[in-house]
Amino acid sequence: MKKPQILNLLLLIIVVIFISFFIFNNFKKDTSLAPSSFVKTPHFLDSTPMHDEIYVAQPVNITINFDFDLATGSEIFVVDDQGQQAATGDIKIEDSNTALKKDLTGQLSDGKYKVMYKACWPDGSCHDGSFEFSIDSKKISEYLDMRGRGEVTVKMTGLKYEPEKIIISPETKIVWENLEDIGHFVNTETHPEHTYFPSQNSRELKLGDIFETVFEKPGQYNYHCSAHVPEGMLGAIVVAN
Ligand SMILES: [Cu+2]
Repeated sequence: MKKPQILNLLLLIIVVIFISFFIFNNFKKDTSLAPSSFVKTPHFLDSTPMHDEIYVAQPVNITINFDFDLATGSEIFVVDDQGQQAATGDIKIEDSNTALKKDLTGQLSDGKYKVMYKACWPDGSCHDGSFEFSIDSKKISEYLDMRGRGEVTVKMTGLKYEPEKIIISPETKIVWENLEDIGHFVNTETHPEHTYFPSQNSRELKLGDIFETVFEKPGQYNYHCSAHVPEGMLGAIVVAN
C-alpha cells in the first residue's frame, strides 16, 4: 500500500468511528426518553391535572392550556394503565380558543391514567402530546368532611384558606370571606390561565368581601389565590355524595 492510501484509510476509519459514536449517543438519548409519557406539543402551556399530579378524587374534566388558537379536530383521550379508554365526555374549546377541555363522565377508580391529546391549529396541522395523573382516594383523610350542609364558609386569613381541604355534598354553596386587610383571590387551576372550573374565579377580595360558587358535579377542584401562590395559599374541594 502506498502512503497516501494508508492515510485515506485511516481518515475513513476515523470518520466511521465518529459517525457511529454520534448515532449511538442519539439512540441512547431516544430510548432513555421513551418511558416518560410527558410529551409536550408546540404551544402547550400547562394542564389540569398537571403531569404526575395525584388527585384524591377524579377531576371533573381534563383542561389543557395552549398559547395558540385551537381548531376542530383537537381531541383528548384518557386511558388506564392497561391502555383501555377510561373516560368519555364531550370535547370543548374554551377561553378564546386556547383551552382544550374534556368533560369526564363516569367513575374513575384509583390508579394511574394517561392523557393523550391531539392539538390542531387553524392551518390544519395537528400534534400529539401526553401526560399522566393518578387518583389515590386514601389521601382523602387529609380533607375535612363538611358534607350534608347547604352552605359552607371558607375564611381567608393568615395568607391561608381555612379550612384548606374540604369535602362537600353536591349542590353545596361555598362562601369565601376575606378576614384580613390583604387582597385575596379565589382562582381555579391552573395559574395563570384559570380555566379548569371558570365559575370559581373571583375578583380581588378586600377585607370583608365575599365570593360564592355552587359546586354541582362530583370530583376534585383545586384552587389558589393568584396574589399568593408563592406563599402557598392553596385550597382543594372534593364534591362527593
Ligand atoms: Cu391571597
